[in-house]
Amino acid sequence: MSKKLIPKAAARLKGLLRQRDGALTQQLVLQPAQFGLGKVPSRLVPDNTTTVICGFCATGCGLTVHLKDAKAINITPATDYPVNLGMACPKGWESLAPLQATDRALTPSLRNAQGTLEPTDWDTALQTFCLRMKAIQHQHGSHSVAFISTGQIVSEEMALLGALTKFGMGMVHGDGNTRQCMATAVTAYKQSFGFDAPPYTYQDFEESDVIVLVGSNLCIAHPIMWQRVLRNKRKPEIIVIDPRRTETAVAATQHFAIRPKSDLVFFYGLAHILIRDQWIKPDFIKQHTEGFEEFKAHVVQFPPEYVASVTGINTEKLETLARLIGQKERVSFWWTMGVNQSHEGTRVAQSLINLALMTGNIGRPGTGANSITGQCNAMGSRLFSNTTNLLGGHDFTNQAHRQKIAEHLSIDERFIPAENSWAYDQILAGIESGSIKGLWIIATNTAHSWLNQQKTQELLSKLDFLVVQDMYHSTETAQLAHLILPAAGWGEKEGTFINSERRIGLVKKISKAPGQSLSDFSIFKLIAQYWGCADLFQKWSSPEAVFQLLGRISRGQPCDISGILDYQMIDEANGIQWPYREGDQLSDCHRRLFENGEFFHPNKRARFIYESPRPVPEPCDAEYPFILLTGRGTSAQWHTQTRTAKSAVLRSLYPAEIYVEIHADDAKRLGIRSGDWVRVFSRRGQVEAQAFLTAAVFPGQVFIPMHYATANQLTLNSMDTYSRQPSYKNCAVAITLVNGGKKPSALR
Ligand SMILES: Nc1nc2c(c(=O)[nH]1)N[C@H]1C(S)=C(S)[C@@H](COP(=O)(O)OP(=O)(O)OC[C@H]3O[C@@H](n4cnc5c(=O)[nH]c(N)nc54)[C@H](O)[C@@H]3O)O[C@H]1N2
Ligand SMILES: Nc1nc2c(c(=O)[nH]1)N[C@H]1C(S)=C(S)[C@@H](COP(=O)(O)OP(=O)(O)OC[C@H]3O[C@@H](n4cnc5c(=O)[nH]c(N)nc54)[C@H](O)[C@@H]3O)O[C@H]1N2
Ligand code: SF4
Ligand SMILES: [Mo]
Repeated sequence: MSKKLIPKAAARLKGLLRQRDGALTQQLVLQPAQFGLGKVPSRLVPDNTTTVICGFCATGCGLTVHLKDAKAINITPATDYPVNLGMACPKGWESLAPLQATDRALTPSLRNAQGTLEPTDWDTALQTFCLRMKAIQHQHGSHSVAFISTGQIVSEEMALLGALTKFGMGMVHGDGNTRQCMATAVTAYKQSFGFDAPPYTYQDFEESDVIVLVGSNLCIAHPIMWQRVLRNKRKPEIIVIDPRRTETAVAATQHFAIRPKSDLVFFYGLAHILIRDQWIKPDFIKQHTEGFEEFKAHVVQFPPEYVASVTGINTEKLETLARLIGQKERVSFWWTMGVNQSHEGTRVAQSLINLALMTGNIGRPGTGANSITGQCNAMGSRLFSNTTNLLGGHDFTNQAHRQKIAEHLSIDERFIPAENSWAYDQILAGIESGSIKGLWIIATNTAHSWLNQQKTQELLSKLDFLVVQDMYHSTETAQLAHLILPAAGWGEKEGTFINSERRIGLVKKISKAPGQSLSDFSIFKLIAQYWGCADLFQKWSSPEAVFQLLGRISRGQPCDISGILDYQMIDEANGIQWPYREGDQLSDCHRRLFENGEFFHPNKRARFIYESPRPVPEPCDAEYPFILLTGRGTSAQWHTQTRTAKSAVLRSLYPAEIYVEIHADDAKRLGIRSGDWVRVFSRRGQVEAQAFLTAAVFPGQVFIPMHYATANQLTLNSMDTYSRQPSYKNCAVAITLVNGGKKPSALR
């Protein structure tokens, strides 16, 4: 295609590249003259520090950025931010290092006729993007192109992506890495409360008498939330329910090392005792819930002896825990991936919600059924990515909702799909069946982080056209792409994140994006222009304009943020939790939901939801006798390590080589000593790793951190029935010593 064909778009691109830090994205810069820009409002130009929200986990710490000559030179934890109160974990302190990495994608890259990725210019990249995607749609239908989004870009960008693809480009199928992470909590909350609404504020960590952490390694995965637990002055009981003796289990007051995936039986067993001994709140149950009598009949089947036989926890410990939950005034239940990533995770999450409801532990300080969020903006993606629900927690299949959104966006209602998208695993299955031919992956590293890696990589390689939009050209997924679009990262653009306690916080531009990389926002705007649908997005002129648009769209929803007028208001308030309706006053910066006992179902009642436990999809047998658990390794490692591996400080805080934790008794039986290289097999693949002998895992179980490139070679393609979230934490493996315990030469 000639470059002249889309003169308007090309002109816009030129202008944008000339003044990349300028008006289009209204990015926050510190000394505008330095970047050859005009005047920037003074609120964006603080003396020599500014506060931004961390771009790693969903704790959402405030970080103080120190600037010299308009460049961020250092980061310290913000002392006055209500989330972290002057603390940060190693990743937060090292936030600037990943920006300076040598493998940043500096220009778009296009695979040439020889199959090699080579640099190209933006105009060619964008024309190729549109030509090839449109050709696929022309030949195979508009649904044959899909996208996979993320919980790690700002809400304004993910909303624009979801709107562009679904309203502008005719796609129906688009999901995000939030599926790997939060889908179970979302589904559980929606079914139980009527809306995806984590009810808590971090203050609840400090105000609880009993803190029950289920499948959550808080010390590693949310270290600053753990610091909030330590600030609790009520001498709380800290209960950890995790098959592994994790850092958090060791620091807790009690550890219940239940057998993997016996959670549902365990919590139904607790409900059984609480009902038997009448440690429940009949008034609360009667006034604010439904389905309790049926639930009561259900848990009769889970007496303590039976529960002990399934979970491995003796009846005495079980009774003691139930008494604690029943008798203490403020009990809070918190869960993370040990619950969400399970073949029956939705029901496990609901078994915790049920415990909170029946004991009246919700809507009061120090209580709640609280799902802890993973990625910095997973909560933003749950509400505003336009993937699993229509913008702002609306429903694609509801005509009134489509009409409302169309009106707000001033677009024709027929541009809004009336059907739900396929989930992540269904999109991948669609590649296999031939119905998905083109895929656009943004800010997630599928080829590393999805299940059954070899198969996943084969599927990605099968696509007619794979576009990867990332900060780095070196990721496992980018290396499979036909086209790489180079993106600015956290700190190189502006927008908002929503943290785990529903707090909306501001991310600012504190560093210049390298080479020709552009903010995701700018890339999406350009694609709209090249595609020919820019007229639909006139209102989406800047991240702040989009934020205000989302505020208007959210009006009347449980996540109503129509009262937040602009970025300045968020900045000055040190973040604002949703809901914040028009006319609301910010009287308290720690707000929780359901204080009036009203939930979001039409009858305002929460529901008791339950089901019989089901066997795991791949039980151990003689050939594969170990259960493989996976998860986070250290507080210094982030997921697929594209960012954290770029910091020398962080690299010094974790093992360079992939390792497998194994119990000393099992190791001895297999002739394995600590530090030996072993091969871990599953039905899907094999991984060479260094053995780490430890009492943290129990006999018959092994643990491999997800951060190393090959970990997901082993995992099983299995999902929760309702949330379709992958069950990363349970499959059967075998282990043998390899190469006499020495590092295999192929790995040297
Ligand atoms: N340092 C660091 N922090 C992170 C991240 C990171 O990559 N690095 N990622 C962020 C993201 S996106 C997420 S989602 C969170 C994840 O945060 P967490 O969920 O806390 O971390 P994981 O290690 O994945 O899993 C938690 C625990 O679940 C346990 N588990 C496994 N199977 C079971 C089971 O059947 N029952 C129970 N009860 N427990 C089980 C595991 O042993 C593990 O200790 O962390 C966030 N924070
Ligand atoms: N075995 C196993 N696997 C797991 C898990 C597990 O517990 N066990 N946990 C799962 C969970 S909870 C999660 S959340 C996923 C995470 O899995 P991924 O999302 O695949 O992991 P990340 O490494 O965070 O990938 C984010 C990508 O976005 C890029 N990026 C960062 N910022 C930007 C930006 O601003 N713009 C653009 N365009 N790109 C950007 C990064 O370079 C990186 O390539 O992994 C899942 N996989
Ligand atoms: S705890 Fe999470 S938000 Fe806070 S500094 Fe660490 S990674 Fe960033
Ligand atoms: Mo996650």
